[in-house]
Formats: sequence, C-alpha cells, structure tokens
Amino acid sequence: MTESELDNHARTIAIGDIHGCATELQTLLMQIRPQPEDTIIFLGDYIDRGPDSKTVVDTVMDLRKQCHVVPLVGNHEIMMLDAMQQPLMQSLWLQFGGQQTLDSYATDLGGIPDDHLEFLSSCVPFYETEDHLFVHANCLPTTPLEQQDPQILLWTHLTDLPPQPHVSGKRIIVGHTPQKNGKILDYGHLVCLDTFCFGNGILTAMDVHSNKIWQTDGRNA
Ligand SMILES: [Mn+2]
Repeated sequence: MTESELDNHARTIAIGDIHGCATELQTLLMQIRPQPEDTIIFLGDYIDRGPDSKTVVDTVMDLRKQCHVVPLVGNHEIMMLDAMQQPLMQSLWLQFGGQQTLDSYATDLGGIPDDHLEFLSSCVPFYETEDHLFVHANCLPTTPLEQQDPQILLWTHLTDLPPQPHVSGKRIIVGHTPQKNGKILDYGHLVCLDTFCFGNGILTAMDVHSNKIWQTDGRNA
C-alpha cells in the first residue's frame, strides 16, 4: 500500500476518454476539485476527434502540479506517435481524428511541441493498485497486466471480448468502448467510463473507493 492509500482523505479517481474535449475536462476538474493527496488516473485517448486536443494535453500536464496524476496511454496516442515514425501510418491516424488534433496545434506533425510529445510518450499501458486494475480498453482474465497483449489493452472493445473477472480479484476500470447513452457500463467486476464525450459532451470521472461519479452536462447533438 502506498503512502497516499493510507491517507483516509486521499481519493483515487479515474477519468474516461476525453478526445479533445477541453471544455468538458476543465468543467469536470472544477467539480472534482483535486487535492494534493488525490490520485487521478486518466484512462487514455486525450487527443483526436474533438475540438481542442492541445488544451486537453496542456490541462493534464498542468494538473500534475496539483495532485498525483497517472496518465494511461490510449490507442489514439499510439496512432499519433506511430504516425510520427512511419509516414504510412499518417493517413490512418488523420482519418481517425488526427486531423482535428493537428488543427488544434495549428501545425503539421513536425510542429507538435517537444514537451507534449514527451508527455504523450511517457503515458503508461496500465496501472494497478491494491484493489483495482486500470487499462485503456480491455484485458485477458488470467494474465497479469505486465504480460498482456498491447493489442487487447489498447484496442479490443468490450463488445468484441466480453469482460470476465480478472484472476487477481481486482475490479477493472476501462475506457475505449463508447457508451453512447452517456451512462457508465458497470459489470460489477469491470466498469467502463467512456461515455462518448466527443459525441455527446458527457465526460465521466469516478472515485473508485466511494463509487462517486462526476459527469459534465451533455450537449444536444
Ligand atoms: Mn480508445
């Protein structure tokens, strides 16, 4: 158990897929009011599709001054980083919402600031606490997180691989499979917090110990 988990006041809060919705992220953080002892785990997919990926990345990076931030990597960050290395990947990424990301930076791929690239490259594939597993998309039930296939951690929707309880007995917190009705998907042993923010304006956070949920108000499509 870490020092922060011993502190009764410390919260462990997970936030679902943001996809460039900076206004919703800032509204959600105002509701949460992060405290220095809190841990906030982002489930990945900060960028693409929505209007302001640059400000989302700035906001998450700045939040590190206020509390303990654990940024997971999503498949969209991987697509962007791959596009930088492999020109053939660029058109794929641009089709998956990357163009909106470049528009928010008002540049091409070569013009993304180094500190943002360092941040996106530093995002981790999973996070594990005493009682929870956090991954972007999905995981296999009998495999420890450090041995999971990145394809499943990052890409596999819950609809393609219905979630089973993990052998560790820990509850799994994921994003990636959008819940278009704006409600969290709760299997008991697994909770999906991707409430389709870029489509409906509903961004979701959950305190995994109290199960308190914060959501932004949706917008009319
Ligand atoms: Mn995703």
